[in-house]
Amino acid sequence: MKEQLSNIKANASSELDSLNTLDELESFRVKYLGKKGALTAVMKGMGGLSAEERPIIGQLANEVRAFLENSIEEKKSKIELEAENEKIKNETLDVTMPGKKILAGGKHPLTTVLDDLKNIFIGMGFNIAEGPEVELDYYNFEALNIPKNHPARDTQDTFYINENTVLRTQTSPVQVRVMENQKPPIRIISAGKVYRSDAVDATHSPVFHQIEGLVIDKGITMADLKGTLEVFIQKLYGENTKLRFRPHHFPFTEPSAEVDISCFNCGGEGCRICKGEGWIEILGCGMVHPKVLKNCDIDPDVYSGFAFGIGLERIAMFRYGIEDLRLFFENDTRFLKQF
Ligand code: 2NM
Repeated sequence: MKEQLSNIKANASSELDSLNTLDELESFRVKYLGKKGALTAVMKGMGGLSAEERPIIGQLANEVRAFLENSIEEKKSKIELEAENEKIKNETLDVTMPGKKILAGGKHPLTTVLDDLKNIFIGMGFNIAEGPEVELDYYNFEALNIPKNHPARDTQDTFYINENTVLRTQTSPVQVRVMENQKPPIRIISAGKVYRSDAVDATHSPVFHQIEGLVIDKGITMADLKGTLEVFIQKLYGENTKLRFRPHHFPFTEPSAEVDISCFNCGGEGCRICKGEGWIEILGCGMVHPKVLKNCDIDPDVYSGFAFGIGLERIAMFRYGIEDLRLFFENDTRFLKQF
């Protein structure tokens, strides 16, 4: 039996070295330590031993069992470690490789300017009104005292959807809708895209942006208009900015004016920006025409009001020194990422 045990140990030792997988190791375990295994068979035969031999063989058998169990554990760890190393080798991660750059978006310059203007007017107590870009002829023209034969309605300027429907050429129709639905006092601004059938060049685009203001109440005068615009302009361009009103004509206001501001670049001395004038045209305005009020069921003998309109692109071009309006609409990231 001694010999059987030392044979088991010797055979197991040499077999162990050739084992490469956990499956092979398990077969090995069953072969020696399983119910029908070699060591188990020897143990079963111990019943026939004499009382002197039994403890000696028993101890030896236990030593062989311990050897086998330890060897199996060691081999198991070794196989698992090798498998792990192999896996890591195949999964190599090059930590020196450059990462994926995440591009952060930014506000479009027109949005920045629009937000600034809105915030100034909100601070002065105006509410923001919205309306459709596809507008009825009535709201875009008729209600604003622009009759059928008026040059502003020329198909060269207006995109017609059909006989009664246009792409709005200004945001004033939004204000007509508010005046129809809301009794004075009214203090609103409307802002957004407007459309005119212009050929594209550095200063023209068939789509551009306007912000328009409207105030209607009892006793509103041109002095309120001038005071409101002065506060607005000085918040936008600084307290030293001066305003100049030049007589003008709009069908929807009477009297009407265009407003120049003292040049924010040279302060009025004359420079490249103001083309030597010292003044820069910035907006149009006027007292709302009595016919427009009547069209909206507001009695012009009781109420009066003023309105003004500002082109956003011009303001943004001055602010950022942009010389070509097309850049706003091309969405070239080389342009956009500068803001
Ligand atoms: C401008 C200039 C002058 C204007 C008029 C109205 C309305 F609806 F009240 F009649 N809204 N906006 C107006 C007046 C717009 O833009 C250059």
